[in-house]
Amino acid sequence: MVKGKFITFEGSEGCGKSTQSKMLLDYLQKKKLPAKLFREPGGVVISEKIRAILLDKANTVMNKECETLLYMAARAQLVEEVVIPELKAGTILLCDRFLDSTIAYQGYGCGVDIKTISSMGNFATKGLKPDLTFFLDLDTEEGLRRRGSERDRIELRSLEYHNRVRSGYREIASHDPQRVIMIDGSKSKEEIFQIVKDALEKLLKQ
Ligand code: T5A
Repeated sequence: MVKGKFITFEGSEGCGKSTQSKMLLDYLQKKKLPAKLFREPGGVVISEKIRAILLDKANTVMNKECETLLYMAARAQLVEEVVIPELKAGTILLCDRFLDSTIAYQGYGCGVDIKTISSMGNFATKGLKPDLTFFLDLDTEEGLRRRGSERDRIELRSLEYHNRVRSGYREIASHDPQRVIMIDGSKSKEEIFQIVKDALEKLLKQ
């Protein structure tokens, strides 16, 4: 029986999701609500080790199948080790990226079959889906500019690649409007946070 709430933040590079997820964590903790924040890939020891392999610029030969499986492996460990136990304990669990990232980056971005990703995703997450997802939609050039000159293996990919990722997210949002709230990432941090807070309060009342 799942008692907590599972909320994810998604979007292309530098869209502002880490900023918003930290603001929401802070807001919930100030309200004395049981909230925790994790990131993907990562969040637990094994998944952080997988993250280091995935983002290492030296791993130029990694193919898209290996990349997809590694993101899924990191996710499977995070779900088993923290997501399910925390939700059972009643935590409001925030996650900076989740399965939508693999659909957008490896599916729409790299061309991996989306049905295959969904079915692997179902296996890795034991069928768990977020209650609410915030997708911050931002022009990809602006996002990469915000990230600065230090880039990891994925960020170093072409602008065309990042544009496919952004379009992928828009597709995901259009197919699942009940779960995914698309927010204009060019708004100020405060304006975006107001939208996030309003949606969260609505979810908590359900
Ligand atoms: N990946 C991940 C996959 O390919 N497949 C997967 O399945 C998964 C899970 C993860 C990489 O892995 C890929 C995606 C990524 O390439 P990461 O280091 O965790 O790597 O990178 P990101 O998740 O992209 O996180 P970033 O930190 O790069 O971007 P964020 O979180 O979107 O942006 P944030 O909040 O850090 O903000 C960036 C800058 O913009 C400013 C902030 O202050 C900061 O300086 N900012 C704003 N500026 C103006 N207006 C606003 N509204 C702003 N909001 C934030």
